Amino acid sequence: MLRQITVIGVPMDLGADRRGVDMGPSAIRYANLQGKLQQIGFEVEDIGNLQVPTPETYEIGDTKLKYLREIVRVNEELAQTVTSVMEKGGFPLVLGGDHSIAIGTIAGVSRLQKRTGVIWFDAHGDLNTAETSPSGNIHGMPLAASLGWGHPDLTNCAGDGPKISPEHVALIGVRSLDEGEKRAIQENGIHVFTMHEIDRMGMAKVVEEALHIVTNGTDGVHLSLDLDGIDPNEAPGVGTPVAGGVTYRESHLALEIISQADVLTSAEFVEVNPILDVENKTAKVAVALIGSVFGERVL
Ligand code: HAR
Ligand code: MN
Ligand code: MN
Ligand code: MN
Repeated sequence: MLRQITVIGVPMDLGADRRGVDMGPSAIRYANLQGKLQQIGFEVEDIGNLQVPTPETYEIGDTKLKYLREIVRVNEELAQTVTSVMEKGGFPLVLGGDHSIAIGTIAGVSRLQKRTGVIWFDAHGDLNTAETSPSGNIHGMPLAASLGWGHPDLTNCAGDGPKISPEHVALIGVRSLDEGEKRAIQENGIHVFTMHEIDRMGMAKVVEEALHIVTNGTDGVHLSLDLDGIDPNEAPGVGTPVAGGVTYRESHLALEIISQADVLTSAEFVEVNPILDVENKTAKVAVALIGSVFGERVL
């Protein structure tokens, strides 16, 4: 893996109803992100936060696609930033913010890497479009948008059309899907490892299969990790918690196996909401998980 990591904060909260997720990047930094990465042996450059407009200063717009225009604008800038980090030989580590920022991260990665595999770690599918979304919140749509499904302003954000293809995507930790998302999964044969598969097969096997899917015919892999994939007992600081999630140990095992495969070219950690958290517990989990992703070992 590249030895130079560039941290990009995106204090985005326009894609979700619960405010506070804009403080995520700050909370993750406060949990000693930089120290952790340096201790593992990486060179870390933190370029700070992108500018994200405050919701109060903008109209919500179409309630089926709340803050569409502002979200697209931030994601265009994020994509540009991610591309230039990779051009300089760095590994982009993006801190959210709500999950709508995956649209920009993936668009930025895919400009340089034509076939990108994606590991989507999440309680949710994030496969909604304006038509299927129960909330109109764009953080429930980023995987769909990256696959080329949904409103053209989202699917053409930072580059026209699909950025990834369904056969190169694996979801892990899923336990909450809307009806339209279930249809999209079935119709397109998307690989989803729900909590049922994790319980049945064990996390090691799930991750090995997921790695096979995302590396088969791709040039690199992006990890998009929504902290609500972890059980809310261990990661309570998220806007849309769902009971029965991945345990602390299972999540570490998953990321250790991914780290050993040495296939990641970018990563993002999203949905940390310090207002809903308990003593920054969720940001600490995020930093511990980032340690595993970048090869931290006990021995
Ligand atoms: N599926 C629901 C919706 O679209 C909730 C999704 C949101 N929460 C997230 N995304 N944190 O993973 O509104
Ligand atoms: Mn989620
Ligand atoms: Mn998500
Ligand atoms: Mn959320």
